[in-house]
Amino acid sequence: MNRSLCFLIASLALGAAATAQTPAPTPAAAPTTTPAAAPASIAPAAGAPMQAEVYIITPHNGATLSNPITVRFGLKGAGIAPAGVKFDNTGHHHLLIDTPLAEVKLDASLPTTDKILHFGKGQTETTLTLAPGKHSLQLLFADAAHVPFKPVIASKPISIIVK
Ligand SMILES: [Cu+2]
Repeated sequence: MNRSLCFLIASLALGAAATAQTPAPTPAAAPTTTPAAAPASIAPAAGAPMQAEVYIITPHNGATLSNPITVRFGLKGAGIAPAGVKFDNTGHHHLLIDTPLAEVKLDASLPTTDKILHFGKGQTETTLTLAPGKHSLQLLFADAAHVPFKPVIASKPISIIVK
């Protein structure tokens, strides 16, 4: 999948819609009337782009810690809803452990692995036990179907050292 191309197509479609002087109707009505339909791969996480921000409150970047490690999730500009519950401007947290964002498929439902944790009940913190050594942690916010938003809402990655 060529993401830049998708982006270009999406931008062109948006541009065309804007110049056609289509008064922006309700978001629900838009997809069926858009002349150049966006590729299907863009659809799942579509809707009004959220301006939300997620961040790791603790631990701090560079911290040296002992197990168990409590990670607290911060969120601004959106609400939390449990997985499966569709509600405007909400989503739930995911924690990427030792997993760069570049390695995550962002246009699909996130898998559940021991390195991609879901907090589908709406949790805002967790406790981890990690092997001694250096680890990276990053939050990724996603919708009711576990699909990351576009644009992606992710925290800065932090690195910690576990004793
Ligand atoms: Cu999820």
